[in-house]
Amino acid sequence: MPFDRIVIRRPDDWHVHLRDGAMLKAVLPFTARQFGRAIVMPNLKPPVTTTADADAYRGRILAALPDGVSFTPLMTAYLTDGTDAGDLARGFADGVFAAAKLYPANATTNSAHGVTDIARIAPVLERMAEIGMPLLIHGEVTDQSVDIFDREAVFIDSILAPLLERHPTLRVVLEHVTTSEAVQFVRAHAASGRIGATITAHHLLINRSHIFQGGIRPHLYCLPIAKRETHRVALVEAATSGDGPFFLGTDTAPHTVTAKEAACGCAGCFTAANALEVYAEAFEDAGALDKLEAFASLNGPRFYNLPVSEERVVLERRPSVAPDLILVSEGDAVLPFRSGETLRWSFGGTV
Ligand code: OTD
Ligand code: ZN
Ligand code: ZN
Repeated sequence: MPFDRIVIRRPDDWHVHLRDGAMLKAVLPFTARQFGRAIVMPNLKPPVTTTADADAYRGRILAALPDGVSFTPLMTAYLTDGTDAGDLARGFADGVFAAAKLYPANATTNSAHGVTDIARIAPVLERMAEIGMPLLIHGEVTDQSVDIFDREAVFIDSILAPLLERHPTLRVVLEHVTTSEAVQFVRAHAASGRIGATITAHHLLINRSHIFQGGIRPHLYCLPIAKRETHRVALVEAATSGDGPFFLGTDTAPHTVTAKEAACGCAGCFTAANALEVYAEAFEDAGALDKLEAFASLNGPRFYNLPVSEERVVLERRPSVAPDLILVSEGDAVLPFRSGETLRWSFGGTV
């Protein structure tokens, strides 16, 4: 029986929200247990906009790591209308920044300081193209008159396609893709080698109907919102193809239960507690466990020009129960994705 035990190079997570303070302390051990490196999102309050901010934040992350755990946070800059291209380039040259993140203003959680018009940051993007600094994009239009399920596809046509034409050498990652249009777009530009896309575990497993199954499920609400089944199938095809542009990014985005289970609940799924187990289910269901290593451990480092990991991790086919509530502080906890459910795979640590 093949694949009762899978050993792969230690994966990296190319899109995480680690937060700060007590939340950082509570969630970081889960990411650092499975992943060797992670691209850390800068949407703190206030956001991480300068090299100095990122350097300080990296220090807080390293200080919050449990003893004896090896983990490298890769920092990102939050682009604003006022980003200083010189500071960004210095931060990249000094190895503080791995990439810069474009949030269209108000597109997602803590994005109010994001870019109001991409034309305003053209000189910054020019500079990033020159130095080979990747631009990571939250690809949704913010026009509230566009249907929430269409915002990614409209962004691709109206903003991303012209952006790539204006900046023909800029390297771009379309983050957390959720549509077949995104998959097609990335494939159409794959030959250039300058476009990548991250795919979350939850978007491989749920479609939009799951958010309303038997009632409203606030813990399955995230942005970009899950789309209909045909899109989920396209994402599974892309992730399990093993093709270079597609790599693992959980977009684990913890919020307290109080903030999620509210009249106006926050967006975000916390998947760090069982990320690899859940990805393994999606790959197994697609009959593609042999492609998990390319997606989780090889394609990302290649895109970011980093060495692949020399460590190995093991996944075993034996049931594991997704963790229950994770305490953040007195009276505040985070509920993991698929909490309490039995998963088919168990994470066996590094070997
Ligand atoms: N999506 N929640 C968050 C970020 C992401 O767009 C994202 O990257 C968050 O809470 O920071 C979410 O639903
Ligand atoms: Zn995003
Ligand atoms: Zn995110």
